[in-house]
Amino acid sequence: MKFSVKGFEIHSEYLDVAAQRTVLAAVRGVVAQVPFFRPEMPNGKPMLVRMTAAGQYGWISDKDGYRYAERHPSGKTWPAIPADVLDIWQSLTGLERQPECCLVNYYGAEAKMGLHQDRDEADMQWPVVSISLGDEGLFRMGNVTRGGKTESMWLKSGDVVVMGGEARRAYHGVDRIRAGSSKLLPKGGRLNLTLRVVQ
Ligand SMILES: O=C(O)CCC(=O)C(=O)O
Repeated sequence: MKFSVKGFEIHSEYLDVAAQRTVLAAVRGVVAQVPFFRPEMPNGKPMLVRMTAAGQYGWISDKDGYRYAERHPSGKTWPAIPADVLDIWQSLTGLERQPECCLVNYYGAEAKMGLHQDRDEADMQWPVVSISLGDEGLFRMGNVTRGGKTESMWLKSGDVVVMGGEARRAYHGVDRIRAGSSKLLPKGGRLNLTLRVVQ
C-alpha cells in the first residue's frame, strides 16, 4: 500500500518476509567486510545509532564534522551496494542515475536519531530511498525549515520510504524503537538503509 505523508512517499509492506531476508543477508555480507561503528558527533558525543555503508561513499562523522568519505574508519573502501538493494531503488524510482551510497544504520532498543535534513549531497534533485528492517521505528516527518508541525508514523520491517521533491529537504528523524516488535533480527533492533546519490 502506498500513501503520502507531508510529501514522504510511504510504501507500506513493500518487501515481504522473503525479500526482507534477502536484503538482510546482503546487509550481513556488507557488515562482514566493514563492521558497524559508532560515529562521534562534532561535539564529541557518540551517536546512538551504529553505522556502516556500501557504495563509493559512506557517511561518517567525527570532531571534523559530518561528511561522505570513501573509506570506512578501518581504512577499507566500502563494498559495492548489493544488487538486491539496487533493485529496490530501480523499481521505486525508475531512474537511470544510481545511488553512490547505501548508508546502513543499526538502532538498538535505546537508539534514536534527532530531526535533521540530509543535505551533504551535491544535488538534491535525486531522491533518498529508505528501507526499514526489524523492529518498528517511530519516524517523525517535519518541514523544509526547522520547527512547525510534524507527523509521526511507525515504520515496520519491509516498509520503504521515498524522500523526493519537497520531502527531500524536509527534516526527519526517529524518536524511538519498539523493541521486540519484529522477529527478523534474531538479536532484535532495527536496520535502516538509505540509498543516496552523493555527487
Ligand atoms: O532510520 C530511519 O528511518 C531514517 C534514517 C535517516 O534519517 C538517515 O539516515 O538520515
